[in-house]
Amino acid sequence: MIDWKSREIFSGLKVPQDIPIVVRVDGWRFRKFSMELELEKPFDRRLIEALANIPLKLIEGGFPILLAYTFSDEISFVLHPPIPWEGRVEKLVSILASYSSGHLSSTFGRPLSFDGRIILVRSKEEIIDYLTWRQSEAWRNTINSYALKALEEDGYTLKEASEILKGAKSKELHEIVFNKLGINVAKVPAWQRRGVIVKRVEVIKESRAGPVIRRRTRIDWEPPLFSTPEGREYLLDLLST
Ligand SMILES: Nc1nc2c(ncn2[C@@H]2O[C@H](COP(=O)(O)OP(=O)(O)O)[C@@H](O)[C@H]2O)c(=O)[nH]1
Ligand SMILES: [Mg+2]
Repeated sequence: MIDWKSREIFSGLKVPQDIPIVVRVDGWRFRKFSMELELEKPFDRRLIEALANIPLKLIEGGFPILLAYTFSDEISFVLHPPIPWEGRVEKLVSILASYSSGHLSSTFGRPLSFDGRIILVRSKEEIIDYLTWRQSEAWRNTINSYALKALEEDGYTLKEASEILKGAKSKELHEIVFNKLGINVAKVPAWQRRGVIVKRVEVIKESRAGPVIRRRTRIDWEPPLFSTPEGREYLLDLLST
């Protein structure tokens, strides 16, 4: 018989086990899913809450997540060492993507799935840089999604609206949204503009033996801008726990 174990040709693919890594999962065909489920446009609190609950549950279950960042239909998990499964790429990606899929499917009552990928980060600075990049995507997505809604309400089809938005500058998008919806995108709720952080915090609890430190998991609905000194300090603090 063929040595089938030797045909599992990617099982030896590993990331370093002794440094943090990032795994990002992204919803598959979520545009279609959000239309079918008639999710609120451009942002539906039910979706982001369900997404934020995924790392929350994983951390509470003991999975080594330093922090997670989520917006739209994606989650970036920053894992801390020792990285599980000796850093095996297949395990890390498939389990985080399938756990996320399972969780969201049960929340929305229909099959949903995520793809997954690993991002190599070589220092805390690089993790901050990576998260700053994703947060700038979140902001881009915010302006675009509101502008799309404005144009759709104006009678354009999704295809036409997307075409118009392709060539538009950020200032023009702001104007479209303000003129058609009366909304200042810079003032919409923070989670829509900046995304959401899931983090671990230490709280002091009173016990009979005196105060004790307990670890808790929290969802931060108003994270700072990561590109500012305040945002940097915020992330550095989370990365050093
Ligand atoms: N209505 C609605 N749609 C959302 C929300 N968050 C994400 N989406 C949808 O999910 C898509 C995510 O983008 P992308 O991953 O590029 O699209 P996909 O390939 O269809 O998953 C967006 O384009 C939106 O259509 C939300 O809060 N409300
Ligand atoms: Mg997607």
